[in-house]
Amino acid sequence: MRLEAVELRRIKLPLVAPFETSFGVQTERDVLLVKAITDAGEGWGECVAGEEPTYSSEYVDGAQHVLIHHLLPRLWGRELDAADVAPLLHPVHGHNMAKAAIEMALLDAQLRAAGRSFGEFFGAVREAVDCGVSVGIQPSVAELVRVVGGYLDQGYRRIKLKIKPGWDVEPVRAVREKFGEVPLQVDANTAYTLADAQHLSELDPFGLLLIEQPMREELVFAHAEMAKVVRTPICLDESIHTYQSAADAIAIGACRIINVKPGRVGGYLEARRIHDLCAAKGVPVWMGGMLETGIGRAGNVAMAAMPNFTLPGDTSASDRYYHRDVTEPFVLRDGRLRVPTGPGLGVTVDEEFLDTITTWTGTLGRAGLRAG
Ligand code: NPQ
Ligand code: MG
Repeated sequence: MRLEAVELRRIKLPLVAPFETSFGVQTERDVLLVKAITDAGEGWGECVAGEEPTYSSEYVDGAQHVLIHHLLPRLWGRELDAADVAPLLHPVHGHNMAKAAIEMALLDAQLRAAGRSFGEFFGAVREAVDCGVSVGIQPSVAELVRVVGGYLDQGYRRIKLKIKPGWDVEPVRAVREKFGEVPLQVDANTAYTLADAQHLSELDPFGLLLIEQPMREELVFAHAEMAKVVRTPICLDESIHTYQSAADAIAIGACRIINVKPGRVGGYLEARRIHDLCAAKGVPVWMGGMLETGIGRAGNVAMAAMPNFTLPGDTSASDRYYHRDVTEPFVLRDGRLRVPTGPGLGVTVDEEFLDTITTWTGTLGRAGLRAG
């Protein structure tokens, strides 16, 4: 396969409701989409970087810039397999979400050409995956209980509460008291320090599945220290950038569970290596979520059907985030989403709808950028 051109596109999608985390409130998503045009056909990728570098150091304008000026120039004019992308981009440090987007588009093109689905490629062992939902910080505990009840009524099989100092033990207590033994976990998005270990151990009596990323991403050893105080299993998200960082975190006891986000680790192929490592180490994984459109959601649902994805993911239905998706919507059925079976991602991108929400497009080839 040869990469002939890449169409980059920025779209704006309003969220159905504001989504508040310890790093801020999102009301819309500004997404960078990548269409790879190859001699074997086309493929789609989605970049999960946010508008601001507040979840990680990556942000969507930076991802667009690094793709145009540093990543795509390394891919033109050679015979390529999707597996060649990461080695060719290895000289560029970081920028995993930007790297993941182009690798995804080439993997989609390659699998569509071969008539194989993402699920088949990953060795999916399920036709549908159990879904959880990530619940943002709410204006009050009463409102939280109302919102969680709505998601349970829709059939979600696991609830994740976003927490931060001042919004942790009481919300968890309220949800436990109202909804009993529903599978429940929390995500701090780095909002705490080791000095909060005793406080976080107050969550232990609630029988949570895990506490996700309590401290800053570089504090991997501190997570191992916190694990000596807090009995609830610690799960890492932001700290895990590569296969090696996953191996190191497991080796020092910094986490007992890993949140796999293909964008955060530089693509689906690195994510699959982390899945396999964790399976060998007896560490369960689950599929994270970055408020993806149907494009990213399709790939994530397929990967979540791999055998060691044993906990429900943040692979929510399209309508959890969007009134209208850019593909056919993913619809929750009995708390699960079906794994697409068509070639590649197995979804059809609605390019007419895309045109109505596009804020910028650019086409790249060997000769450089043609805007507009
Ligand atoms: C997490 N996701 O697990 C992330 C955080 C997150 C579903 O909780 C724009 C870009 C908005 C990235 C909102 C969920 C985001 C974002 C939340 C990441 O930590
Ligand atoms: Mg997280």
